Amino acid sequence: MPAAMLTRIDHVGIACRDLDATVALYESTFGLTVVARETHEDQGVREAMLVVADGRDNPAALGGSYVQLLEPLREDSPVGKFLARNGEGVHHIGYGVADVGAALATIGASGIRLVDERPRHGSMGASIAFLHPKDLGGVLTELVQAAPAT
Ligand code: CMX
Ligand code: CO
Repeated sequence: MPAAMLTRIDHVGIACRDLDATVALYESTFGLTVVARETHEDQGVREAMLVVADGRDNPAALGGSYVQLLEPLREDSPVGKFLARNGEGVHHIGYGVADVGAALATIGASGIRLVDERPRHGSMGASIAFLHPKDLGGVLTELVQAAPAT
């Protein structure tokens, strides 16, 4: 058995059509708080991160856990295409890892298709990479190495 590579569930990525309305729904239903709002032109999304657990209660998890609400900037983007096909709903799962570069090398060597051959910048200063849903039971999977705590 290989040592476990995943340290926590970092976030659940949810595709929505109206970011502000969906943020308001999560705030009023669950009492969650937005900790970051970002626009990623390269990904074609505008997003909000709402904190579920900040990670300080479990430093071994190497980061917190969040709900990531995603609204597409254009139809021809990963979230835009997903919405057109499936409507609103869970778009991807992000798992925490200690070292995203090392995790990609190991997973790539196992034959799983990597969407990102190299880590890139994600939300809140994290280093991230996506794995292809077609090789993971239909689940778009993101690896997240959180930015070091400040
Ligand atoms: N979950 C499960 N399956 C998915 C999927 C998703 N989120 N997105 C696409 N697919 C499936 C489609 O259903 C389709 O399946 P079939 O071939 O059986 O019809 C197949 O993958 C191809 O779909 P597509 O719409 O043609 O999409 P592309 O091949 O152009 O892209 C992917 C697919 C995964 C490479 C692309 O969505 C991607 O690069 N994703 C990573 C980036 C991303 O999602 N960014 C937004 C979030 C940013 C963040 O979290 O910070
Ligand atoms: Co994500």
